Amino acid sequence: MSMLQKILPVVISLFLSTALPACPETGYRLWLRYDKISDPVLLQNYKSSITGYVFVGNSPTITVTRNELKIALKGLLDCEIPELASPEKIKKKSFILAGTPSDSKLIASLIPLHGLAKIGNEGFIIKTVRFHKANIIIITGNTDRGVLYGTFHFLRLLQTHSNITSLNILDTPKIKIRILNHWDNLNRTVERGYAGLSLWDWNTLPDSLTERYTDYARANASVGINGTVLTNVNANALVLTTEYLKKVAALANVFRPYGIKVYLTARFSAPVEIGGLKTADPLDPEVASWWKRKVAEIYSLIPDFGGFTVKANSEGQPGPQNYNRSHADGANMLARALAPYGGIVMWRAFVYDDRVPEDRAKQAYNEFVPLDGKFMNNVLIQVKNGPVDFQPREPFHPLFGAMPHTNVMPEFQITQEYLGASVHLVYLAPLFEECLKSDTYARGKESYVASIIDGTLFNNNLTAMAGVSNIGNVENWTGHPFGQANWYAFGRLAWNPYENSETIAEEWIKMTFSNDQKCVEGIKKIMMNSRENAVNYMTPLGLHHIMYAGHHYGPGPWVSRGRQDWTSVYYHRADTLGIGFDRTTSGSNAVSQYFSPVKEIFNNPETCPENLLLWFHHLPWDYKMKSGRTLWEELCFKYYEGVDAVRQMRKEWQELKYCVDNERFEQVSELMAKQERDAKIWRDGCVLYFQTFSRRPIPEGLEKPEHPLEYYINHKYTDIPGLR
Ligand code: GCV
Repeated sequence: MSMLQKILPVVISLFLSTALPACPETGYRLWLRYDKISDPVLLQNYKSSITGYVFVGNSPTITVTRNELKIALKGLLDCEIPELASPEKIKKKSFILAGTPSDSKLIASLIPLHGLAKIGNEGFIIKTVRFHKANIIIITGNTDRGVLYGTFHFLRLLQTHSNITSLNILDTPKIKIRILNHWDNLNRTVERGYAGLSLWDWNTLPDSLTERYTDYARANASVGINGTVLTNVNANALVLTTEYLKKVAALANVFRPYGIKVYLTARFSAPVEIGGLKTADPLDPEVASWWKRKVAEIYSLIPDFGGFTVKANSEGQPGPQNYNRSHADGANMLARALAPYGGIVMWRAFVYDDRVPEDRAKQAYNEFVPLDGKFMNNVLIQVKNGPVDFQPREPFHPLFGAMPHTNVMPEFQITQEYLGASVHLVYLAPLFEECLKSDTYARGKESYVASIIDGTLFNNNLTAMAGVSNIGNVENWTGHPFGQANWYAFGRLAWNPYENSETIAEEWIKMTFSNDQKCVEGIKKIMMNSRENAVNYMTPLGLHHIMYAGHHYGPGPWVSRGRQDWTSVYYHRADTLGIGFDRTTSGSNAVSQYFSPVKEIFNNPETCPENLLLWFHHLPWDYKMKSGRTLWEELCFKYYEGVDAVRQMRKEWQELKYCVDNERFEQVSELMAKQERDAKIWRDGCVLYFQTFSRRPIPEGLEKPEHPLEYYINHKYTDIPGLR
């Protein structure tokens, strides 16, 4: 055989293997990709540190955790890492030992008790320990759930190319209930959902349990999310019927090994709608006993059911006020039914009267503060991050800190109702972080929102954080590939509300795209600027609620018809003299709901942060801004800055082509083009509209809007997912 004959097959196969395209990237794997470690030196290093693994314990949680590690190691290290027998007999030099001290004497002997005492029920320890000439990486916790979270943390270290030579990590969640709120309807539409239909296929449940339910649970567990409210807060009582509860139970069975509890939304009028009662009055004994029986039925099917989320007397939803009862009467009646089983009630404070035109931003505080101390211990008041409604920027909600005798939890919106749906790239962690790190001064300086909701400021035992999900049944879960980062970041911040968004972005990028440093920096820059850019081209300087009526995607500062506090003119109050909502002591006095010195800071236009100026002040068009420009000029500049930044972001993305797979690169490129188009619509529509009041020219040097104002007023969106 000639040399050529010998090497030809090798050459052909080499050629084929390089010429064959890799599987198309769908984004389905989220941040749990487990692709081979790209750095060969690091790969070798990991391989010698992990020559095998042992799991002790045999609960369903340990089983899924072992499986996760097995799959992950195979992918990351590109070889089958053997599962080893009893650790005492192992001759290997370096291996992983995972389990609880109660299942392993070796772990109990190697992990100090004082460490375990610090980590509670869900925390974990990851520690490299020298034992009989071997290096053991111990992953442990007081419970199997701790081992699960520890294992995901360990995998994150590998995925982010971290040093694992001498580990000593102790981590525990700062918040007890870390929960997604799905606004999913039983017909599978998703309110404010932009990623396809609901994941919950009620028609095929309980019999058909697709892999996707498990993958949903894996993704959540990997970031520490431990609860899910399956149904919309605009609730349908049918989900509480036996037929649906069996379907819910089937999902709960899938999620349980991953430490995830299922919760439902309780429609307050359910006793009438599905129970045949004449009333849903919370003080009526028959109503209370109907709920007790219903709750007993739920627990007979789902023994670890989490509890209820309730939207009551808000935007037309029924509630205790229909019977002249208070929110506390309503919440406590449900809480009493749930208490024997350890269930909880998350009662939403998103309320505003549909008759009284009191500043809407004040109403939740007005209704709830008088009820402080009147809620049972298993009730949490669920408060949106800001006092109006998930706007691109709001001040923190004044209820944070104002109910020291009540459990208060925040609700963030992960789905981008007001931030460009699944079209605009907006990394939301900076928005969440801004709220969590706001100083309320409720107990003097350093009374951060984070310290209220983690229970440390007021000694609450029951703590929680909710995020309105952006997940649907599209292949990549969130529509926009970067929407995944918002799901991820919510979980990480719910685990630790003091974490910072940049660190979280970096982790996510490394796990989802690449560990190449230049690539990480490039993507991070885009992400970190993205929220401020969106604020600039949508609602700069504290403007708010000026969006398109109904679907909320585009601009609509001209919206003036219908219920006053659903219009835009109610919020921006532009006239020939100036613009902004006067919430000072001489206006609606919403500032009085904040503690000193926050209220004084907000009350004075000189000290009020400029990015909230028009939230709190109505100011003349010629008001002098810190930049030296007039308010009108500054407003224009901000709008233009926003669009310019999107253009810049598009350029930066193009430079990252080398490190992003083709599919996601193209998809994001296309979305960014739409984002620029629609950011421009925001800018031009708003500038032209406000110009009708300011009667001033658009400053020199700024490009002229492409169309007249009428065009923007009549514009219809035809290619945005989820808009109805
Ligand atoms: C689920 C906003 C949204 C509604 C949502 C409501 C709420 O008003 O537009 O779709 O309803 O908030 O949070 O209850």
